[in-house]
Amino acid sequence: MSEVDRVYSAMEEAAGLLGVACSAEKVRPVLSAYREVLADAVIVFSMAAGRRAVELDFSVSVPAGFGDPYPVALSRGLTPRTDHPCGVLVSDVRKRCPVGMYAFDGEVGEGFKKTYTFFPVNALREVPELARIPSMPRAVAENANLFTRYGLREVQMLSVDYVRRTVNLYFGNLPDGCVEPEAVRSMARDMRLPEPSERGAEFARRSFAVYPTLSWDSGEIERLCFAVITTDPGIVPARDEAEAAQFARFAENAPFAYDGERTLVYGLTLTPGEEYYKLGSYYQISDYQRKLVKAFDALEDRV
Ligand code: GPP
Ligand code: MG
Repeated sequence: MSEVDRVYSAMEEAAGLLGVACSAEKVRPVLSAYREVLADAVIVFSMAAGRRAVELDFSVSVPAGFGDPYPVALSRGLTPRTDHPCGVLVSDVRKRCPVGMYAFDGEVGEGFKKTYTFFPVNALREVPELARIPSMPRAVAENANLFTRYGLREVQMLSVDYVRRTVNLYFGNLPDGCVEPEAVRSMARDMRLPEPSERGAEFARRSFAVYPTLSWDSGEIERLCFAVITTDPGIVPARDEAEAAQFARFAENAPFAYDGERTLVYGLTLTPGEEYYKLGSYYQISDYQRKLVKAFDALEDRV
């Protein structure tokens, strides 16, 4: 079986748990474009249960030596060429900042949609530097002080969504107190997002990363996500029973290709219209995630 077949069939299995259809026509060309990295990649299957229908995304890491995955997507026609600044952002970042790794991301029914640019773990970037990059959305500069005030200082990676034309800044190494309920409520208010529910705020306390979504269209923060990494399939933070059952099914059955327990990343997303949860399950993993999960599961035992 080829690597493309192997990953595609795991994806179909994950999609089947959610009753979502994979489009071979859209997804296989994406996997083929990067087939040489699949064997050793970190691969995540992520479901989201917002107001819209349930979706399943796949994320695949790409070593820095392979290069930026976006030009590959362009040359293979996986994404249309564009004059929009989203098309040059990663190349602008790359000229100014060291890159430790990339990743690409797609939706099982639609194909290619995003890339991630990871900074080396010993060379994370701060917002003021990123804000000066010419093609960066102005919203980054406009919110720089706000981020800093709430302890969102060290950017571990950024993502560019070429379909929605948005950028996420993934903040890590969160200082003490940063994700305590009062801080999170105040952060949401200042970002003009609704405050999280009681259980949302409780969930957010365990976050290892916080990431806002910004666009080129306005200074507003479109959404804010709190991510919790764990091997515990029981922390299903759903809004009702049907949703809880769906999360549990995914958390307990998503395919994974490594020893030990399945690594999971739960997310709480705040948007102007709703609060919703998502769940990523690692199909393939690296030592880095193993360490993170150990550190955060140990932390949880102490709370
Ligand atoms: C989640 O972003 C981030 C990942 C799944 C990256 C991990 C990838 C690796 C290969 C390690 P998101 O999907 O929650 O953001 P959004 O919904 O805003 O696109
Ligand atoms: Mg996603």
